[in-house]
Amino acid sequence: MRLQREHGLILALDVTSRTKALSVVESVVDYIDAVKVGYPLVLSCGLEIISELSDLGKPVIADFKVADIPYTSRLICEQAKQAGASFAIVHGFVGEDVVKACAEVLDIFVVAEMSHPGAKEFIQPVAERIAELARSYAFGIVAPATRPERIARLRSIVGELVIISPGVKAQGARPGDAIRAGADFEIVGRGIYASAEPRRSAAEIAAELKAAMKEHEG
Ligand code: OMP
Repeated sequence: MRLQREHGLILALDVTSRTKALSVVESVVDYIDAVKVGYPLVLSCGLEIISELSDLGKPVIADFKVADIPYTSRLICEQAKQAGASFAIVHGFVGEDVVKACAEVLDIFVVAEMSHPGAKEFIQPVAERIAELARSYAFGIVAPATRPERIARLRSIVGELVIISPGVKAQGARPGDAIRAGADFEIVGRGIYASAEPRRSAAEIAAELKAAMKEHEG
């Protein structure tokens, strides 16, 4: 399934109950452009949850932060693809051979720089090299909404690649700031699924992203 930007919003579905996962997606489906699932949901519900979610009509991004040798990384990506994922998230620090092996299986997002404070220790110093590597193989990169100035810098390296950006709300970034800095999509998890009213929160965030997209484009 293609990733099309209507709202600029990707839901990170880090819940551990199938019922909660499906009910959150159903309630916010008209405010999101994709669903990102990772270990919490897949380990608790099984890989089938990916196909169940993709049946709801939005592309699913398998966030397995793949970081193994090329052979094993390829196997992981094949499993994600067979399960119905449209994209996988792959680490770039493991090197070109891994990124290439994964990109041969399906479209990938390469993690260039992470959003948490500890990212400054090891990954930030090599983020720009990872972004350059991503340019040759990836559909896009992951860049931190918590550091909009880094998004701007990484955008200057990756050109037209799609930038998806986590760290919004629960990790402190304000909705819209990453898009204003040059990201295409903002990823929101707890700010939606842990809110008392997920649909209302998604609608409010989507409205803020719409304003940011207008500003950035205009
Ligand atoms: P919330 O902090 O709850 O909005 O969730 C953020 C989501 O983005 C989680 O699924 C994280 O695993 C993911 N994420 C980051 O928070 N920071 C990163 O640097 C990279 C990711 C990611 O690759 O998606």
